[in-house]
Amino acid sequence: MTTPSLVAVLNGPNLNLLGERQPEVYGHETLDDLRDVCRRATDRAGLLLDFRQTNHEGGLVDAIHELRHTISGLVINAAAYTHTSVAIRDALAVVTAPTIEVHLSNVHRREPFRGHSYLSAVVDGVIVGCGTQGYELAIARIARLAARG
Ligand code: CA2
Repeated sequence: MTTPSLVAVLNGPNLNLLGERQPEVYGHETLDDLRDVCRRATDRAGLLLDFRQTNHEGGLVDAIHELRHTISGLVINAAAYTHTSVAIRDALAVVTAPTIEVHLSNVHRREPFRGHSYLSAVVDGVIVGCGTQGYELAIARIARLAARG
C-alpha cells in the first residue's frame, strides 16, 4: 500500500485572528474552521494535510524549504507578505510541486496595494475572493495536477 500524498497549506500573518475581526471582509470562520475545511478537502481527495500559520516572513520561508521535497502540492496565503516579500517569492520559485496562491478576500476590490502580488508569477494558480472555499478549490486543483504526475 502506498502512503497518501501530502499537501501543505501555509497561512501568513494575522490569519490567526480569523473570525475575530472584520467578518465583512474575511467571514466568520476561524483558523480552526479553516483547518477543518482543508482537512475535509484533503480527505475527499485521499491526500494528507500539513496545515500551518505563522506571523513571521522567515517562518514561511523556512516552512517552504522544509516541505518542498516531501509535498505533492502547496497552498499558500501569505497574507500581507504577498504584497511585499521577494524572499517568499524566491522560496516559492524553487518549489516543483503544484502551488496555488489563495486569498480569502477579493484583493482586486480593495486598496490598490493589495492588487499586486510578488508571488503570483511563480505559482501555478491564484484564487481570490472565494472565502474558505478558495482553499477547497485549491486542494481539488492540486489533487487533479498531482494525479497527472
Ligand atoms: O484576503 C486574504 O486572504 C489576504 O491574504 C488577507 C491578508 C491581507 O493582508 C491580504 O491583502 C489579503 C490579511 C490577513 C489578516 O486577517 C485578519 C483576519 C481577521 C482580523 C484581522 C486580520
